[in-house]
Amino acid sequence: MDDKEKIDDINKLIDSELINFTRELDNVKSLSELESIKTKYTGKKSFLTVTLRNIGSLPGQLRPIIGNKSNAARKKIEADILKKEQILKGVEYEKKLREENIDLSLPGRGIKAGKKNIISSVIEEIEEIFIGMGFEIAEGPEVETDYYNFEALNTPADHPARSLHDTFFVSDRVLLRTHTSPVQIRYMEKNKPPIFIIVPGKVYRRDYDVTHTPMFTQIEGLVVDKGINFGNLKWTIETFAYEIFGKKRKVRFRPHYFPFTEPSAEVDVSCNICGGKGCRSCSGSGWLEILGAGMVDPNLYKFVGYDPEEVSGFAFGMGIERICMLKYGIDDLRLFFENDLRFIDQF
Ligand code: 2NM
Repeated sequence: MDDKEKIDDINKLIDSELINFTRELDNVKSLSELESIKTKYTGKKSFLTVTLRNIGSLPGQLRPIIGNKSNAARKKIEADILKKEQILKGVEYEKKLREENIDLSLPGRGIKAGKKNIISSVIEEIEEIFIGMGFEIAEGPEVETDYYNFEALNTPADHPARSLHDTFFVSDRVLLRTHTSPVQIRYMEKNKPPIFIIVPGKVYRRDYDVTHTPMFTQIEGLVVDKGINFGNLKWTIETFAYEIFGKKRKVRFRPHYFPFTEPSAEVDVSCNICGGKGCRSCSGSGWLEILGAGMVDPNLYKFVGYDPEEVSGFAFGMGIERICMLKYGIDDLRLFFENDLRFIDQF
């Protein structure tokens, strides 16, 4: 075989390789099929790779001719594969989109802005009312000692009122506060009258049913000064009740018992659902309880070094979840703790 024949021979092989490649490429329908075509025509064992690898064994004058032809064929194959790959990727992307059912023309799902919890808003509203009357805000620890939570509040270990609070104990003498009153004791220890404070915060009791949660929020208040009397208590509480529930509501005081106040009272506002006639919400009484209050038992002053002959005071306490329920007509306590945006967004 002379050179010319040899060239013709190899050229024919390269041409038929290209024809086969083009035909097979046309039938390729997926990226994985394309991958095997790529290996077959450009891989280590492919005709073109083998030809180029063995080019050194050809007579010198044939090498550039065969080399150029092989390289050109290889370049065309690689370019065609790349083009096909881009087409297939587009096809597969669209197929994926169809399968995942993504409608790119749909509007986006906006991110909701955060919102203040209704309990926090009502705490702030109550704080504003009392700040307007000259009160200051005090806070203290949620983990307390037996002394501050009970002893100093006229509730010794054998006192029947202790069983009223089912307490979460951390250890023998350490517990989760059952009310915010220990903060008032701590405040009196550090400050001299006149004292006008309100104390908002979380409190804990071992109670869990439709109307009780193991954690709830309280605001308590304390006033101590020379000559403070029940009339001052009555005015303060009435003013608060009219501010938060509106001037149309009636307010009444009922005698009650607390270990730390004497005399003590529970305070009701008239039911706004039945207008005081009696309905399911007020259990037929026409009244809704909003807080407890009383004149600070003089006994307490000896725990904080005040002279009961010189000063007197009143205190009160209320549950914020309850105030919220009455103010907004919410009938299920659990809604406060579920963080359901449909609930939160209403306020
Ligand atoms: C209430 C009802 C009545 C109260 C008493 C005191 C303290 F520490 F001054 F003695 N703080 N809070 C009190 C009084 C709380 O809650 C229903």
